[in-house]
Amino acid sequence: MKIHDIPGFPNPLRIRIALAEKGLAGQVTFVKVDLPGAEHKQDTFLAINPTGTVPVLELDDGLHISECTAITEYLDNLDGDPILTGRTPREKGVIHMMQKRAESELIDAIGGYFHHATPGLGPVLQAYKNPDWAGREEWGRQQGDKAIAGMRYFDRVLRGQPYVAGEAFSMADITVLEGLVFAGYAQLAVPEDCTALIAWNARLQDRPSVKNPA
Ligand code: GTS
Repeated sequence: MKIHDIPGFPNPLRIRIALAEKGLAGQVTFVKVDLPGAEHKQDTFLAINPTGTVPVLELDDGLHISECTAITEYLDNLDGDPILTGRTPREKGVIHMMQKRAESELIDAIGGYFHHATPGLGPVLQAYKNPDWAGREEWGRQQGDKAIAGMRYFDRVLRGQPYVAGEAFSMADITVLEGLVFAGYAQLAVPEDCTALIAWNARLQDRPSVKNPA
């Protein structure tokens, strides 16, 4: 298997944590994509992922799978423990729901803020980010507000349970964790009164896969 990504970036880290959780890091070769240089917006990369984002999983038969949720589900189904996407229909449903919320309310909103309300990854990539769109910066700021509301939502969730989707660590936790990493890059501070979210984040920093992703 190959993973096309860039080390240290939040969405790629979602998969690198999943690989470490599953003990699959040794089965993967990483192919670095130059995001600041907009390599992912060129035809060669768009042929493997038309949305122009990383990470992308490439299987040995040449199939490409993009979207962290899909990649994590593929990896999770390769073997048993730990299971990141749920075992029972109920667990699977709840994890998928919380995972989607973690994307739409947090990590994707932060991406919108970072790429539209700030200089993002620099001028080469910014040229691909609809520079002529008049309301772009305002939309980006609204995405920042949405992400802060998302932090408050996950804080409320974590006041009542140890993990984002309930009693066990799952891919939804990985997405919220990387949402907070992305928030750090984008200089969007977690509100100080989100004490449950802050404590959960501090607790998960000791997890081996988070300390040492693939
Ligand atoms: N929903 C996608 C997924 O789950 O894979 C999001 C992927 C994504 O946005 N990746 C970012 C990217 O490729 C990388 S990261 O910096 O957010 O971690 N961004 C490139 C761009 O031009 O926006």
